[in-house]
Amino acid sequence: MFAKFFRALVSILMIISPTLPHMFGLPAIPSGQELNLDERFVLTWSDEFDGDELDRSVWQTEWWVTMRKGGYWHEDMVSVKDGNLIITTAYFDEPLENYYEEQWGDVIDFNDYGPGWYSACITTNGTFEQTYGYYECRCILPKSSGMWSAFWMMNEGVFNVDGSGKDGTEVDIFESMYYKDVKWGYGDAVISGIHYDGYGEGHNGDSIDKWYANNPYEEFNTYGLEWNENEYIFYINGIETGRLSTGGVSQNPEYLLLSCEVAGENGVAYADRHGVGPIDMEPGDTAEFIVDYVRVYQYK
Ligand SMILES: [Ca+2]
Ligand SMILES: [Ca+2]
Repeated sequence: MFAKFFRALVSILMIISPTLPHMFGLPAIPSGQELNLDERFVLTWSDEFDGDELDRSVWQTEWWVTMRKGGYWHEDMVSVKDGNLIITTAYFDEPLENYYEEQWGDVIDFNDYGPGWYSACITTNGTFEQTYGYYECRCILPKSSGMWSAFWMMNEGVFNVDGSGKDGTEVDIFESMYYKDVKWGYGDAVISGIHYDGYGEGHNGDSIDKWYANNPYEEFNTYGLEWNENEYIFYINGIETGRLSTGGVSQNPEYLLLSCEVAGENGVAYADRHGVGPIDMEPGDTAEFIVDYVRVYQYK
């Protein structure tokens, strides 16, 4: 009954104004400016994932070998085939091997792996970063509630608490966490947002709320960020969703990340404080985050 009512409400609100549903906390259809990519930008870097393995000269996994919320990140969960990067999420009864304990165990405080949900994060930290421009990922989202995929950016300055995001900001170009959330009509929506001044008491951030993609768990969509010294502009399929400049826009180069996370804590999956989860897959099930490309552009 509620589901029917809210779906009807969203439909009516969208006819009146595409962004009006946000007044009620509901997702909206992207309706802002068109990107005009070729007119305004020139390609500076890309990975089309055309080979048969991850390009290790660009993407790192070893600094993100760790327990991560309700699961673990491990590079074995990353593969490249048929022109796509695939980050798989799956359950293992036996912990996967930590390839880096011996090499860097004295330097990095590795969490021990346990039985549980394994996924991965890959990053260009130390190999590629850029200031300003346009950043786009074309992908199909992993089909499970209780977890989320993301295309995001970071800079070490994110941890510097100075009341500003200008020294570095985590920019979440998209995060998917609403699969199967049909009750409120969130199912095909993603969110975008920013975080700065660390992740403790000084933490600050903002979000542009939820926006619909086109059947994103079955079909490719593009998720993009335009970034200049004045604002962040987010896009889905080349149509603007929203803008942020809260706290001051990052003026420093940022590196890229692609990741999947399982809601929970200390490697145990359960519903997190945002109400995401618990993961609804059973051991033996898998979910795939499929990425056709990552492309980076600069203003002409
Ligand atoms: Ca700061
Ligand atoms: Ca590709």
